[in-house]
Amino acid sequence: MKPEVQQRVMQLREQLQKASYAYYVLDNPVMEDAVYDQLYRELQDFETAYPELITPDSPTQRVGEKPATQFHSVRHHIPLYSLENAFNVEELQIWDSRWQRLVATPDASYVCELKIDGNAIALTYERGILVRGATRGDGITGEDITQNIKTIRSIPLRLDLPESLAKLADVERVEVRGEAFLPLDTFEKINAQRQKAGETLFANPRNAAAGTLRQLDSRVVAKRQLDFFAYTLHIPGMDDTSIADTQWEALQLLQSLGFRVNPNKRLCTSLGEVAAYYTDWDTERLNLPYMTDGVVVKLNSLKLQEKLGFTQKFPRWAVALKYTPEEAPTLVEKIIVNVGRTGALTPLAEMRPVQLAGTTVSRATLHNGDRIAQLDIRVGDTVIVRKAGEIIPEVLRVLPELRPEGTEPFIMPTHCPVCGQPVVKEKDEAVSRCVNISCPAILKGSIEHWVSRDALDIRGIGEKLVHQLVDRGLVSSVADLYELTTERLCELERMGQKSAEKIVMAIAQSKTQPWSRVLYGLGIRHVGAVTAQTITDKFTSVEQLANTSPAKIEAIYGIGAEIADSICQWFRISANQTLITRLQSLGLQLVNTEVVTTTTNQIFTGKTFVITGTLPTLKRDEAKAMIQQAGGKVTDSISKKTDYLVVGAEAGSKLVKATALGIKQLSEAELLELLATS
Ligand code: 0OW
Repeated sequence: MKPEVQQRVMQLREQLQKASYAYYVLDNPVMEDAVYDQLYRELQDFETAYPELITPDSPTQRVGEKPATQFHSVRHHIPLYSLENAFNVEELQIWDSRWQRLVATPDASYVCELKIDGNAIALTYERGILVRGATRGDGITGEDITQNIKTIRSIPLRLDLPESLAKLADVERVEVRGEAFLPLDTFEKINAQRQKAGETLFANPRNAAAGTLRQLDSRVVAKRQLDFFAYTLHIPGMDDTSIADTQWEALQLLQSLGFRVNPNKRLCTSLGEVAAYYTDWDTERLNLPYMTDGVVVKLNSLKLQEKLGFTQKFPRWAVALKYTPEEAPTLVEKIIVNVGRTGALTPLAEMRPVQLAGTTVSRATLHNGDRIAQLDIRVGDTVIVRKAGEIIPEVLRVLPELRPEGTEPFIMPTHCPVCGQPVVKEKDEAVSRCVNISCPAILKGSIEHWVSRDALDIRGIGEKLVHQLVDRGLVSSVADLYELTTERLCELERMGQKSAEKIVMAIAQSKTQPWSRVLYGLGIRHVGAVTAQTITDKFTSVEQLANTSPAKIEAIYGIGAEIADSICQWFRISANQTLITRLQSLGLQLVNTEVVTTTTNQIFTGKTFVITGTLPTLKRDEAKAMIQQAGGKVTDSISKKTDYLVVGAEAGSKLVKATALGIKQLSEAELLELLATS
C-alpha cells in the first residue's frame, strides 16, 4: 500500500477525532457537519479499499453492524461502590463527624459534584484504547456492553495522553468510571415516539438510559444519543494517590484525557460551603438539561480517602446528599379515563392542586385498571403524589386512614367513554382498548397512521391538519379523505389554494398504493407493515381475508394466533365492514394487483445483492424492494455468490468481507442510477 494512503488515513482520523471531541465533549463545534461527513466518507472508502488499515479506535468503528445475541457478564477490575445517603444537612453533619472520629482532619476540603441520575458505567482502556465498557451490576460483576458504549460520542475511543502523563502511556490498563445518561430533550422525544407507536413510556430518563444500554442492537443505541460524565480514574495495581493528590485534580486529569466532566462541581473548604452548594442547586437543578438526584460530596484528599477506605458497601469518604423527593398528600377529586391514539384507555386522577418540584400538580396518571386495583384508589381518597424532577407525576399510595365514609372502588369503564362502543381487554395485557375505528379519539390516530410513510404515504397531511379535519367534522373516517375538495380544505386556517390542491392530488395518488399498504393502513392491532405484506401475499384480496378463519391466517409462516384473532375480530366489527365497502367504491387497491414483471428482461435478473450500513435516503426495505422489482435477489450475508454490495454509512464487517472477496460495491446513488436505466 502506498505510504501516502496510510498518511492520509491517519490524518483523517486525527481531524475527525478532534472535530468529534470539540462537538460532543466541548460543545464547541469546529467543523461544518457537511465537511465532517465528507471526511468520514473518505476515511470509510479508504478503510473499504484497505481493510487492514481499520483500527478499533477509528471513528468508523463506533456503531456495530449486527445486533448482539446476548450480553456477557464480566468481573470489574476494581469494584464499583455505591453511595451512602444523607437527606438533609443534619445528616451530612453526622457523616462528617463520623469520618472525623476516624481521622481527625480539621482543615479538610470537599469536592461537590452533581449526582447525575443515569447509570454508572466502568470503562477499561488498554494502552490507551477503549477495550471494554460494562454496567455497574452489583459492583463486582456487570454486563459487557462495549458495543453500545462505543456509540456514546462523548466517550473517547482512545486516551490522548498529554506529555505530562507519559508515565501513563506504557501503563497496561486505565479504569474510568462515570455516569451514562439521557438528556431530558432526548428522553421526551423517545417517549413521544413510543406514545405514537402505542408502546409503554419510560417512567424517567434513568430507566430510559438503562433500557437503551441494554439494547442488543447498537444502531438503536447510537440513535438515542446517550451522553456521559466521568468522575473517577484508577490504574489497577497503582494507588490512586500516585495518579493525583486530590479528587479535584483527578477531575481535571479526566478532562485532559478527553472526557466530559460535569462543569457544576465546586471545591469547598468547609461543610458550610458544601451546604451552600446544596442549597444553590436545589432550585438550579431544574434548569439543567439532564436529571440529577442530589449532590455527591467527596473528601478532596486522595490520601485521606485511602486512609478512610470503605465499609462493606460504601466509601467512608463520600456521601450522596439527596433532596427530599418531591412527595405530598392531596385529595382525589375525580378519576377520568382518556382514550389515546391506539384506543388505549388511560385513567387519570384529578386532584386538588399541590406544589411539587416547583410546579403545581393537579393530575397524575394511574396507568391502567390493574394499577388502580393495586392502589385501590377511590374518589375522595387522600393520596401521596410524587414528582421527581421533570417526570410525569405519579400516585405512590393511598392513605386509607383518611378515607371518608361511602367511597366506592373505581371500576374501569366497559364501554369507551368517547364513542360508547365496548372496550376490549387482551387477556395478558393490563390495558383496555377501544377498537372502534370511528371513535373520534382513535380516528385522529388512525388517520395519522393511514397517511404515514409505510402506509398510504400521503405527504402534506400532518398532525395539526388531522386534528382540524376531525374537529371540524370534515373527516370522520379515512374514507372521507378521498371526498375532500380543495374548496372544503381552503376553509381551514392557514390553508392556501396551492397547498390544498397538492393535498387533494396526493390523496388521489394514494389510490395506486398496493393492497399490502392499505391493509397496514387500516391499523389493525398487531398488524405491522411486514405482517401486512406477508398476509397479502397469501390473501390476495380483502374478500378472502374478511371471510377466512383465524386458523387459516395462522397457517402462514411467522403469523401467530394473536395476529390472526386480531384480524378476524377487526373484520367482524360492522363499522369496519362499512369502511371496507366505501374504500372499494372509492377505488383503493383491496386486491393484489402487483404488476407481475416479466423477469427475463430485468436488469438485475440472476444477480444477488447484500445491503450494508445506513443508506443516505432509502430505508433498507425500500432499497430491497427496488432491487427485487428489478429481478434481483437480496440476501443477508456475503458469500462468493454475492454480485453486489450496496454500501451505506457506518458499514461494518460485511464491507470488509466483500472487499476481501473482490465483490463489486455500489453506493445508493450508483444503485439508483442502474435502476434508472432499467
Ligand atoms: N452519579 C454521580 C456520581 C458521582 C463514586 C466514587 C466511589 C463511590 C461513588 O454523578 N458524581 N460520583 C460518584 O463517585 N458516584 C456517582 O454515582 C454513583 C455511582 C454508583 C451509584 C451512583 O450512581
